Parts: sequence; structure tokens; C-alpha cells
Amino acid sequence: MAEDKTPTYDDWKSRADKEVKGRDLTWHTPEGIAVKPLYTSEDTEGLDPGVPGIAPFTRGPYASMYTGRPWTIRQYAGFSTAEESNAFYRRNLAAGQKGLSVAFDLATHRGYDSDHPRVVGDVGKAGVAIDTVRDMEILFDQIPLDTMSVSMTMNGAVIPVLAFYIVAAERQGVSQDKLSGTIQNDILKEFMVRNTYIYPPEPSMRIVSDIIAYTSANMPKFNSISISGYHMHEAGATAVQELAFTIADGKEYAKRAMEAGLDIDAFAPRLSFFWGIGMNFFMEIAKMRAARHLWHDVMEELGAQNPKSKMLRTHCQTSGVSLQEQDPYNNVIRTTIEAMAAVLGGTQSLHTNALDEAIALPTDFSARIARNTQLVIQEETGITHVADPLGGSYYIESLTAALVEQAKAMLDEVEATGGMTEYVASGKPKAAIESAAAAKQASVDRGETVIVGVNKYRRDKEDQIDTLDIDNHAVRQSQIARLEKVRAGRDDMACRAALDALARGAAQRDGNLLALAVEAARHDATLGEISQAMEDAYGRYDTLPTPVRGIYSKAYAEDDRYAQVVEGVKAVERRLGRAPKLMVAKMGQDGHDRGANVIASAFADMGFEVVSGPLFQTPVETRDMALEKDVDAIGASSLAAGHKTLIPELIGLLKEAGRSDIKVIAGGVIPQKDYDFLRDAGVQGIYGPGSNVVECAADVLRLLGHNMPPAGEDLDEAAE
Ligand code: MLC
Ligand code: 5AD
Repeated sequence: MAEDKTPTYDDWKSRADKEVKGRDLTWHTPEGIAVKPLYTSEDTEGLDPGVPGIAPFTRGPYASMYTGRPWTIRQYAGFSTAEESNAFYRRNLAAGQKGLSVAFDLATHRGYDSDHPRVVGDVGKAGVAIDTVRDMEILFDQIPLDTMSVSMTMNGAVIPVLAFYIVAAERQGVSQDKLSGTIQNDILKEFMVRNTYIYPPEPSMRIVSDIIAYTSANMPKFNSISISGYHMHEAGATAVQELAFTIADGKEYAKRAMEAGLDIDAFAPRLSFFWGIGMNFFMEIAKMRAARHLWHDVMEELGAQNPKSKMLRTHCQTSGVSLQEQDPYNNVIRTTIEAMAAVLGGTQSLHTNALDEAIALPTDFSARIARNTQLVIQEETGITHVADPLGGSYYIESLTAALVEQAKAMLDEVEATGGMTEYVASGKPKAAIESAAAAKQASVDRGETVIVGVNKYRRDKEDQIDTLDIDNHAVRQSQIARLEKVRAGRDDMACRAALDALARGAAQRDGNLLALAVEAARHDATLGEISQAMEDAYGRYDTLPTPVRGIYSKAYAEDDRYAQVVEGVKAVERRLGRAPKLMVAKMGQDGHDRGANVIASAFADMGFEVVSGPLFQTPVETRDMALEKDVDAIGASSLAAGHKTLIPELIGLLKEAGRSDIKVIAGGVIPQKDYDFLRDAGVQGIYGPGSNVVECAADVLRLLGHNMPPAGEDLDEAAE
């Protein structure tokens, strides 16, 4: 035999080179990692990942992992009223779900009662409406809070929501020390990507620490925070950005709690994490392993002694943005693959998205398939019988080490600016994530990143699927009726006194804000009142979007169609004597701004003058800004189902002002079945998920009277 020694990478390379005639097979990931076409034992020399359950926990936080107890099937859900959501939860628990995870509506997130004029389009839409303890009691009716672990995704209005939960449990006869669950309470990422903040960063950080202090003293089984990379992932962050910024957020919270006088080992065991899991299968698995290693090192650096403080436990959710409106059954496949990555990465708790994600909230049908995806993995595949089955894989271990190294470099940069609060304030992480998002969108639009059924293998005719529709008006009316009843039945003097004490505590940095809010909740203060008591001291925080520039023009440097559109913009500019102006508007309490920022960035690169409206405008504010800036068109971006209320209202207001010439287009998560309704209301273009941004700009030029040729045709054939 010629080959009696073990073949090396180089031996393999010379064979492979022959097969592919020397073509470079290296894959450059969006993280900038050069993935080789083969990994061997040479790549893992000196890399020992250890064993699960023992520091640095790369292979998992628990020794037995799923062989001892499988991950928690925890589906995130909430819509309409507390009654409807409660019934949905109970149906899901009966069918195999194991933990609860509450999605609140955007009015609740932003600290407004359902009767507030700013939230007319938001009540009950993207989650359940909660105004008082009474609503919370109904939400958990017949669900025993001493045994069910409940996650609540709340950051802005975290004080009233956690207070309501504590008091609702009391009214069920369950004391706080028995409550197990998690509150998201991660405000730093809100300022970077999710945007459901209420107060400015500094007082918001005090709120986080007060909650950590309160829960570590009174609620030993409750996770005080869910430090979340998920939303960065969804906003377009690379795995390295998601890792580094999330671990840096965690470090910042731990430092703040220590500065507030808490012992690290008293609270760190109850810090938890949350990752987004997308389609880059091995990268996502490596990301989860790298995260555990990184967190262990950070906790050692901060002086933690208890192994539980250094052990990263996490929830995961499959990626919403990876799911598509086109050919929606493909989403079941995508979610299965992502769920496998989460599980092979060693998650403690998991949400699998429903196939109608890109269009609406889950129905009973789509929720069942999403849940069953986990049940099948857990109970049919045998995957749970071995802890960290991928441990030792040359590729996985190398990728894990590469991610640790790159994330550490980014963490050092954060540290050099003085920590994550400062780094967030500098706007750098937000801009970095937005650049990654714009680059990704350009790569999809150009077909370099393939999405089956969207930019490749697209069907001529799409199947329509049934989606959930919520009668937002009816939910709002029923919430208002209950609010009035609660206000009428309470001891107003006692309630006022508790709210005043909270307002004083907020203003004077004195007392624990959650403890003060629990008192107010016991006297039936509403969510809006509790939020307002703190807003009196802190004010409400606003920011203006500042979209990145130059990513699209770079990605499209050689593209004919892009050049055609740029020419079209110039032609319109010659005619108007100025560049065409597009206002990108975000109305209602929907803070999802990835799409709006991508559009603003791409249109500006193509030569439009772009006016980015602030988040959370009312239709009146959008109209006023559009008139003041004298725009030609308004692109309303809607991802939280407010489109049927807010966009027609805006069109009516423009008409009233005699400016029906301003074209209104809509983009975002808008079900096909609403298209006719919106067109009848005067919307001139609708762009759902999977729309090509360059073609969208071509359409806008047409709306502005420019004779833009269809894609693939020559510009000369269609002179202006
Ligand atoms: C677990 N246990 C074991 C074990 N595995 N014991 C022995 N052997 C094993 N192999 C024990 C644990 O120690 C623990 O007990 C108990 O079992 C439960 O395990 P867990 O790992 O703590 O799981 P869980 O309770 O599900 O908690 C997971 C978590 C938590 C720590 C990640 O924070 C969580 O549930 N997070 C969910 C967050 C969420 O749903 N977010 C939704 C975001 S949606 P003990 O006694 O030690 O506690 C969103 C979208 C948007 O954000 O933007 O709106
Ligand atoms: N119910 C179920 N899933 C929801 N999501 C958001 N709101 C809800 C809800 N009310 C999911 C979607 C989204 C992610 C942030 O969470 O998958 O992409």
C-alpha cells in the first residue's frame, strides 16, 4: 500500500484540487470567517472543549443535558384579550407545550393603557393587551403559577408588568418565592435594535438593577433577565456581533448590579440568555457553544465564585426573518433545521416559529405544526440520548474557537469605550448591525444568497393560506370597558398614595421601584399610571433614525438594473429641479425598524432624498412631517399589524390637507388578503417580505411619472 501514513490536510488538498481544477473552495461567511472545505484533527490540536456541566461549559450547562431532562418547549404567544390568550395557552399546554412565554401588545410594551390616543392601532395586535392586575389574573386563569414556568417578554414597561404578575400570583394564593420563570428586562438591546424602550438609558439601567435586586431577594427561582441576542440577529447582525454585543450587555448588567451593592454570586445564577437561530446551521451551533465559553470567562473576570454564576443557560427562538411569505410551507423546513441547530447547540428552552410568520400571528393550525416540530425532534429522533453529540467535531470545535476569538476582539473594543452603555450611546453597534443588514439584503436582492421560492425557484402562483385576523377595534373596546370597571372599583386614595410614593422613589433614587410598583398594583393602579409615575421623573426617550449609507451602491457597483434606476432618479431630479423625496414612516408603537432602515439606506444610495420619520408617530404627526418636508411619496413600514388602521388614516389626513398628490406606499408584514382593502383606501404600492428593493424604487419612479422600463428591458426603449 502506498498510503500507510495517516493522510494530512495537504494530501487531501492535492486530491480535491484535482477534482475541482484548483478552484478556491473557501467560503467567506458574513462574519469574515474563512471556512475551509475540510477540517481535520490538525484544526483541533490544543482545543479541548471539556465535558458538559463543568467549566467552561462550552459543551452545555448541565452534565446530563437532555439525557436527564429535555429542553423546555416554550412557545411565545399572545394576542387580543387576556381571555383569548389564556384559552390559547391552555390548548397548547394540553397538546404538549411545557412552559409559557407571553407576548404583550405594543401599547403594553410602551407603557400606555389601551385607552390612550397614541395606541389606537396597536391594542391587542402583536400580543395580548394588559392594563391591570385583573387582566393578568385572567391571562393565567386555571394555570397554576407555583408550578408553571412563565417567561414574559417585557423591557420598557417591565416594572408594572412584573408587579402585575406578582400580584396576580398572590391573588391565586401563590407567594413570590414560588414563582419560576423569566422576565426579559434587557433594555440595552432595545436601544440598539428592538426599540420598545420608554425612558432614557440611565434611568432604564436603574430599573434593570432594581429588578435584579428585588428578584434575587424575594424570588429565588425567577430569572431576573433574559439577555437577548435574538433581536440583533433578526435585525441582521452577524454571529460575531450577536455574540459580542449580547455578552457585553450581560457584563454591563452584572457590573451595574455589583455597583448597586449586590454580591455577584447572589444574582448571577439567575441571569439567562436568548439567541436567535438562523439558517447558517453549523455557525449557529458554534455560536451557542462560544457564548457559554465567553460568559464563563467574563464571570471569572468579574470575580464570580459559584459555578452556577459562570454557567450560561439560554432560550432560543428560530429566526423570524428567515421565514418567507412566498411558498410558505418551506418555512416548516427552515424552522426544523433551525430548531435542530438550537438543540445541537444545547438550548434549555426553545420557541419554533409558525409557518405563517411572515404574514401574521400563528393560528391554531400553524402553532400546532410549530410545536410538533419540537415534539418530533424530542421524542422521535433519539437526539436527546447523548449530551452534546457534536462535541469533538473538527469543524464545530474550530468554528467555536474562531467565534470566541473574534467576539473577544469585539468585546475588547466595547471595553475600550468604557462599557456597553457608552458603546450603545455612541451608536456604533446599531450602525454596525444595520450595515450587516443592508449588505445581507443586497446579497439576497442580487441572488447571491439564495432563498428558495423567493429569489430562486419562485412559483408563478402562490397558495393562499388562512391567517389570524384580530379585530383591534373590538379588543380596544373591551379593554376600555374593563379599565373603567377597575378604576371605578378601587380605593382611589390608596392607589394615588402608592403612585405618589413610586413617583418619589423614581425621582429621588430611593427605594426599590419594583417594590413600590407592587404596592401600587395591589391597589389596582393601571399600567399607564405606573409608567407615567416614572415618566414624570425620567421623561420619555426619543431617537431619530440615522440610516447607514453606501452599502447598496457598493454591492451594486456593476449592476445594470441598479444603474437604470439611478439614471431614472436623475431624470426625475432634472424635471423637478431637486431629487425626488421619499419619507420612510413608522406609525404606531411598532419599533421594528430593520426594513425601514434598509429602505431608507438603499433609496438614499440610489439618489432619492430620504426623510426618515421618527419611530412611534401618529398618522397626524406623519402627515405634518410630510407636508413640512414637502415629500413626493411616503413609504409606511408596518410589521405589527397596525396597517389597516394607521395607513388609511394617513391617506385621509393627506386628502383633508389637499395633498392627495403625495403617493403612499406600504411595506412590511402585510397579508395578501389585506391588499385590496389597502388599495381601496388609496395605497399605491404594497411590498411584502421578499420584495426586491431596487424594483421597489423602480415602481416609485413610475408613481412619480417617470417611464421606468420593466426589469430586463433597455432604458433607451422607454425614454422619459
Ligand atoms: C434542567 N434541569 C436539570 C437538567 N436540565 N436538572 C437536572 N438535569 C438536567 N439535565 C433543571 C434546571 O436546573 C432547572 O431547575 C429546571 O430543570 C428547568 O431547567 P432550565 O434549564 O432552567 O429551563 P427553563 O426553566 O425552561 O429555563 C430556561 C431559561 C429561562 C433559563 C433559558 O430563562 C427561560 O425559560 N427563558 C425563556 C425566555 C423566553 O421565552 N423568551 C421569549 C422571547 S420572545 P432550577 O431549580 O435550577 O431552576 C421575543 C420576541 C420579541 O423576545 O421580540 O417579542
Ligand atoms: N405570538 C407568537 N409569536 C410572536 N412573535 C412575535 N409576536 C408574537 C406573538 N404575539 C414571534 C415572531 C417574531 C418574533 C419576534 O417572535 O416569530 O418574529
